[in-house]
Amino acid sequence: MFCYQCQETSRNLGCTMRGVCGKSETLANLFDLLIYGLKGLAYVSVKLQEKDRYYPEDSVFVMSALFKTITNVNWDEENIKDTIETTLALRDKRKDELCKLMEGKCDTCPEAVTFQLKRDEYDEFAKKVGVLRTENEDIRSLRETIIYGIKGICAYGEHAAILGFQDDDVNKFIMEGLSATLDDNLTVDQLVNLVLRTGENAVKIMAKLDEANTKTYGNPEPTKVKLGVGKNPGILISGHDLKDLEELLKQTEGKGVDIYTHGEMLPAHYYPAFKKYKHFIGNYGDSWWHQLEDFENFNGAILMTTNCLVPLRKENTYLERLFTTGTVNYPGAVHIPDREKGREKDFSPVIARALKCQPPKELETGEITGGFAHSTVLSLADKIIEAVKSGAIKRFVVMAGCDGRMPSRKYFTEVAEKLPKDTVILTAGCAKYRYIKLPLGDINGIPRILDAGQCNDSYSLAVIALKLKEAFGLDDVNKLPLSFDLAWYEQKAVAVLLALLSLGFKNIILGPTLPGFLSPNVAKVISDTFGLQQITDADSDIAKMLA
Ligand code: FS2
Ligand code: SF4
Repeated sequence: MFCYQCQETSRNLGCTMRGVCGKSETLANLFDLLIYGLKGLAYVSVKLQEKDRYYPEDSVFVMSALFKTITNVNWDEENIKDTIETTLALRDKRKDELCKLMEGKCDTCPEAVTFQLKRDEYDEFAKKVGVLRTENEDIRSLRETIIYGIKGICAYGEHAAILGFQDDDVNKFIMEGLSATLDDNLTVDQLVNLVLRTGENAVKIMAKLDEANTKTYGNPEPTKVKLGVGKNPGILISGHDLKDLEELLKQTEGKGVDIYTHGEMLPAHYYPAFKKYKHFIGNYGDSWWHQLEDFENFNGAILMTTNCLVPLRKENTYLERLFTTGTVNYPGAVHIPDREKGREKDFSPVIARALKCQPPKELETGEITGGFAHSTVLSLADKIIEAVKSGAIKRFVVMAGCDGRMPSRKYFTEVAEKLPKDTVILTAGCAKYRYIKLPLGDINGIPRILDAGQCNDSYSLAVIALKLKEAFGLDDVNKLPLSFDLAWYEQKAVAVLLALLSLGFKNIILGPTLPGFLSPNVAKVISDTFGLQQITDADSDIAKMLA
């Protein structure tokens, strides 16, 4: 196996024996094979599009399949083998259609389109189609940057598609980008261009997901989310899928079960549509990697709708109250099947299990304040502009992204604590758990931490910045009193980073490490072009940002 897609990759070079995340060699290789099959499907789709045959449902299928290969989503080898089988069947169906249209006048298809395997041959073949198949380090780096960005696009695209929202340009780009990673004739410049286009498409899909979420559930509002617990047994819902939450809330009303959010589901409390549910109690625990303790202490049923799900340790006892759904699978956990057309998912097994459980153990009390997505912040624009003009606010610092296990991430807490009192932190994603509970106070009633929501709501922060640029009459967003100090972990963060670069934001500070998948040459191009830099220490970086 070789995998270097996440921030915790071994020695920042690559996991080779077993993932630091816990991924086995077999599972890693199966992901490689799945991606290879998806590239074959993408190749055929691009050719079909040239003949005006465009199948949006194929792009949605790719979204769901690629989502499974993101860090901490799917741990089930059998499920991945099933997905490979479905991928190859769809690829072959589309290939037959293409062959008929071409009437024998076509180029030779690449191996990704033609290979045929029986299920018991997957493991062996998979070893030949991984990341290291591309020998040139820079080409490999660019191809993988495109693939990881597309994985993030797929995750966000899938959430939007579930709510009935799609973007045809993005659907087509997913196929084009994946297919391009098979093309040995593309130059470095052409691949760099595709990296930039990946960023542009990440912006489009985050905008689409923002539209999907806000049209379906309303605009997030400033909200205080409770951290304590009630007396009823509970269901802890984690991940990012709001539709799953909606259906769970409906199905648990009046059943004597309370619903709590964990990790990235916290911002669901900010949406008006969910406020009517009295049994939607609050948020429990901390960011994703604390789940081994949090899920143990919760006592109740746990529903994982997306990443991050981490493998249980020997001492963990919650497997029989752990449920997965959507793209998430875990051996031994009950999987709630997809919705049938026009119907809701059936969460009754989760509810039945929860009713047999003890109430959660209280970990903390108090509350978290959030709900500062673009519509709320822009409604405060006059107040914010006034505070900037009067000097009450000297700078905004965007501290969005992911949390992770590395001890060096305490840097982000330190930055939040040490930033001067006339600065405001704009946050989104699970990175916020490093500082959201700090008592940082407010500036003229504007909280010093404004949480927009999940990692995809980093889009909201970009919208806020671009609107402030207009309001201040500036010609360049980099002239705003605004700095970026981002934390990354998995591939959605790659999509977010590429999106910010494509919007023209420069001098982003990123950590705790720069991506291991950036070769020295590619890292140099990105830092020369965009001023991207790695975190150093809190004092030096604060000084740099305030200069
Ligand atoms: Fe956090 Fe994990 Fe949001 Fe990432 S819960 S690192 O998947 O997507 O962010
Ligand atoms: Fe290693 Fe990260 Fe890949 Fe897991 S996802 S195998 S930790 S690089």
